[in-house]
Amino acid sequence: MKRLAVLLLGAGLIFGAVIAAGNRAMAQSGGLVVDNAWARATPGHSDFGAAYLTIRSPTADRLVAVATPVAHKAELHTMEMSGMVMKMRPVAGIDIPAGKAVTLAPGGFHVMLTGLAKPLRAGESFPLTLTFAKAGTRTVEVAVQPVGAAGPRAAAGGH
Ligand SMILES: [Cu+2]
Repeated sequence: MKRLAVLLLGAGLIFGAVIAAGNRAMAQSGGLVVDNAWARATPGHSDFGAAYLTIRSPTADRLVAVATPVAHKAELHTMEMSGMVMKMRPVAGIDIPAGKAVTLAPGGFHVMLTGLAKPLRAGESFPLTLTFAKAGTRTVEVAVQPVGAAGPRAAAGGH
C-alpha cells in the first residue's frame, strides 16, 4: 500500500514537470497564437481584398502592423456605422486582451489588402505576417475561400 502511494506520488511529480515544461515553451514563444486565417476570393479584376483571423494571447498585447508579399499595401481596418452607412477606416492597432480571443471578421476588424498583384482565387493561400507590440511577428498562411464565404464564423454584411 505504501509502495503504491510512492509510485502515485512519483507519477504525479513527472506529470507536473511535463506541464511546467509545456508552460515554459509557451512563455518562450510568447504564447500568442494566430489561427483560422482566411480571405474571400476577389471577383473579376478587383485589386483589393480583406483577410480575417483569430488571435489569442495569454498576456495583453497589441497587433500593430500587417504585411504580405501579395499586395502593395496591407492595413488594419475597422468598420463602423456612419449615419445609416457602414464605412471602413484604418486603425493604428488592435488591442488583444489577455486570455480573450479577438476575431477579425466580415463587418468588423479586418486586414485590408490594396494593390493585389493578382486576384485571390479560392483554394489558393498566401502568407501574412503580423507584428505584435510584445510577441514580435507571426506569419500565417491565409486560405482563400469562395467569393460568398462567411468564413469559419458565420457573419452578416460583406466587406
Ligand atoms: Cu477595409
